[in-house]
Amino acid sequence: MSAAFAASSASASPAATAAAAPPASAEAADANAPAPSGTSHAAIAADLFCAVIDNYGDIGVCWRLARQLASEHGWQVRIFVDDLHAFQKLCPSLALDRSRQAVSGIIIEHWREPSRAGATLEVADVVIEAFGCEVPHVYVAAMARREREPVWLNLEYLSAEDWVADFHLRRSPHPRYALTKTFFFPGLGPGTGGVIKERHLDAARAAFETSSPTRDAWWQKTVGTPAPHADATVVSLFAYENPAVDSLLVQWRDAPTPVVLLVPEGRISGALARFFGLSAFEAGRHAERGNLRAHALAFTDQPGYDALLWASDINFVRGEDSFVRAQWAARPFVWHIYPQADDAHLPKLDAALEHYGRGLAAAARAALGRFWHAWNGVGPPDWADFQRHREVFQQRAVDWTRELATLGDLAGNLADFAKSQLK
Ligand code: TRH
Repeated sequence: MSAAFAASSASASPAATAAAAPPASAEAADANAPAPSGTSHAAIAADLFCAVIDNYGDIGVCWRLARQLASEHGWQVRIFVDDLHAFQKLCPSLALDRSRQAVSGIIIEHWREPSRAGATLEVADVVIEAFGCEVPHVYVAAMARREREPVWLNLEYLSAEDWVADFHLRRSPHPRYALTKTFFFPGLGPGTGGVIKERHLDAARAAFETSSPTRDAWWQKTVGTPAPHADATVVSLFAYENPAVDSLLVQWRDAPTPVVLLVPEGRISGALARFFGLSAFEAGRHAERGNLRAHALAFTDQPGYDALLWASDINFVRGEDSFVRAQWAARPFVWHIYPQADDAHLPKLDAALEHYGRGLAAAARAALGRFWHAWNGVGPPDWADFQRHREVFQQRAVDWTRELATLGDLAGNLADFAKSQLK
């Protein structure tokens, strides 16, 4: 609980601290940048450990959580992350060559060696181990030596399955040390940790939606064209490689009204290039066939991605974090779930459909299920079938934001739990 982690390190052993190399002076100066607003000398210090498995979801979730704990709860947050390249895609101001730096008041440690938890081994009040990545042994040993036991949380991946509520906040004693780890499960239903949502998010979305100059400026700056005519359906497409896209592109080409497709550069871009007979579909490219006009966009920072969701009528999203952002965008969306071996992801897809589809009439629910399944490899996608229920899906999307908000937000739920343990 200190402005520069000093007090929180009081119980870390000198030996453990000495085991780590001192930071370079420029980095140290940077990392000692002013604390986030609202931070007092009693601010809770949190260390968040993030190993990037692949893609951007691991660091995407951690970065959001870190910023929210700092900006909304006044915590002093430090992230240990092993892949600065993935991180930089979401946070372009990040320097790739620094082992320690501060961005938005958060200290970022390039976590390289498994035996070393960054430049120092100060142990925070709250230790968050994201997605089962293992906190380095030397850090765990320092946690055990800390005068006051830190709150140790294992932040799990989001799943809408029912069992999640039973396991949320379950405790697991460490086999060797007097430490207890608590499992924190995000979820879409009561009894779970909920999902991340910043306090300002609804207001930011409303400001975007209600200001046509803002939207026009976004289109010019991001897409390089004016906003499309109202009869066009704007679709954002963020997905893994997906065999169903070929059929969908044909259906969009032949659609009765224009479809404007916004495609952040990434794993689906190759399919777009093939469809349009291009060598690549890189950021800045525009292509047209029939009623389909497609624009390749540069990968943006996270706030820029929210604006893309708000500028679109329907969002194709993937993984975990964009899936959540699409829900808060209050528009119909299609989820490409992170594929797992033996189709282990399909029950998770159905569990999400169960929550989200609950408020829909049977025909619309079935159409949504068919389309989500098709987008995840089960059956052919039928755009006309989806479009038929657009208005109902739109209303459901708005209603769902209210239902989901009743769970509270993940950062707030996590902060409340941690504080209850620190008392
Ligand atoms: O990148 P992902 O596929 O990440 C996945 C999932 O998290 C999955 O559950 C996990 O197991 C796997 O990684 C390891 O999809 P996700 O979760 O949507 O993360 C993408 C992040 O990128 C999200 O924070 C939104 C952000 N983003 C931008 O900031 N700018 C962009 O232009 C785009 C397209 C995305």
